[in-house]
Amino acid sequence: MKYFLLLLPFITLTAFCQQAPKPYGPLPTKAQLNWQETGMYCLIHWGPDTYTNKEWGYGDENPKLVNPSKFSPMQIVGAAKAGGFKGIIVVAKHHDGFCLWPTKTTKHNISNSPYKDGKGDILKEYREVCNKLGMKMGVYCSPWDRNSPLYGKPEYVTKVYREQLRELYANYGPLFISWHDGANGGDGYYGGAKEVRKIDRSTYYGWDETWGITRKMQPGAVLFGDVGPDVRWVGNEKGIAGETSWATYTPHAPDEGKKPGNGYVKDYEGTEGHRDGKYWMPAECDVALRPGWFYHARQDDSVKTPQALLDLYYKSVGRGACLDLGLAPDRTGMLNEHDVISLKQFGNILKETFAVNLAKGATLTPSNTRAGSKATFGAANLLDADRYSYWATDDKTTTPQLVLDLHQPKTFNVIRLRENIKLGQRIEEVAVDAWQNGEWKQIATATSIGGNRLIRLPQDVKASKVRLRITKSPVCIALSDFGLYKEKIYPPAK
Ligand code: FUL
Repeated sequence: MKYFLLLLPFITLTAFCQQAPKPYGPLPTKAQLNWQETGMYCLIHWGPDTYTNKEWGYGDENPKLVNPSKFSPMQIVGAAKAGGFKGIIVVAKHHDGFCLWPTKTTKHNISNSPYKDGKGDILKEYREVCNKLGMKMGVYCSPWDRNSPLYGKPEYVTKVYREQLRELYANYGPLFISWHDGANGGDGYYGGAKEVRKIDRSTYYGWDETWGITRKMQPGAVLFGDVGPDVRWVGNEKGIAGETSWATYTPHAPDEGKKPGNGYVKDYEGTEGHRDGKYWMPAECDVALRPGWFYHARQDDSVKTPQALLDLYYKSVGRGACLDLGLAPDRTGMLNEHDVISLKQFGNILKETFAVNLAKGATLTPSNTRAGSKATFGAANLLDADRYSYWATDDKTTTPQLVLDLHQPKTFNVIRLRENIKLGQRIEEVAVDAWQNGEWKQIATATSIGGNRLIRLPQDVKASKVRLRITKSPVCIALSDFGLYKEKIYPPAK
């Protein structure tokens, strides 16, 4: 007992030293962590535009047009799954105002189409298939409604738009995302008025109250908008995040003409984010598999190739963002064969590339381990499958190094790094070296890491020893993943 009392201060001191690093900057919520883990999902556009061959319906389309002969959510969601996507977002209502579910808010909906004799519910069918396939589901309900006679008046927001969100949230959850597009106001049918209706998109929809509905009814869903609040638009529809892409962001004040909420965002700001941004608001990269969001037969030969998708994968998911790929089922209600094949081949490449982490089994020699505690903060945590177990250093050690002895020469061309983002985005710069001809040779550098960073090397590297150097970080590190992979597709698509 006496000895125990003597040791007590040391025991307490050790326990204190082993405390986890203090979080840095804004942190992700549970819903944002779930979104980050999703990585890739598809945005499905299908409705009157599919039948009129348009991208933006005017709002006067006859519901009778919407008549798929063999709508198959199983084929569509199954193709997304084969592509490695983990979820879908259904465009439940596009700008033309046509609702794919039997809403009580307007007659302009699927129950007035011939589909299933007016008893159809596209959202319900997607929900059932997502459940069966273990895919996540989200919804896109366009705020701009070119059909509604009330659009532009306060009643549209309170009696139509918010009600539609409530119906979607109540009947088709659990949802992982609620997607709010930024195209708002302009000319339209508006119940026959056929005029231009302008709204102030930062105030008209009363976003605080509208998004309050999401928070209450779908707490697991992130809110996507041009400028968040949970996930920001990357600023282009090419599917490309900045080479440096911070998960943090500060929306501009309204008096700068760039409004928080669903307002204007300058391209490069969404693309790169802000290093010292006030909010955790990572980027989503949306891009369509075809040139258009909706199906057009003339685009059957312009479906992105698996190699092009792979390139986008590295430029979105590989830069800490998520990839949101647009799928466009045709008039029968299925994806064209071209799309299915491309998705499948893309999925196969991903599966093959990331099946084996060539760093597994390496002997790890870090220059520092937090409190010397290998068990808790050891570099071995980099090689398990857990995104949140991590290698951490002492508070004062912000530029540590790690040598990985692979024991035999291994050939790789992709490097993966991840931080434990539960402790924020910490690292600013890294470098990787390979041991070649008796010396270290720098083979890569990268900036922002965050939830995921993939470095695609310009050529294969063969080495038996690799070194990771953290070259810039304002605080000690909390790195969760280090991977070396071999991708067979070479040279990378331009
Ligand atoms: C935009 C819309 O205007 C496009 O039609 C498409 O739905 C895209 C994903 O979002 O805001």
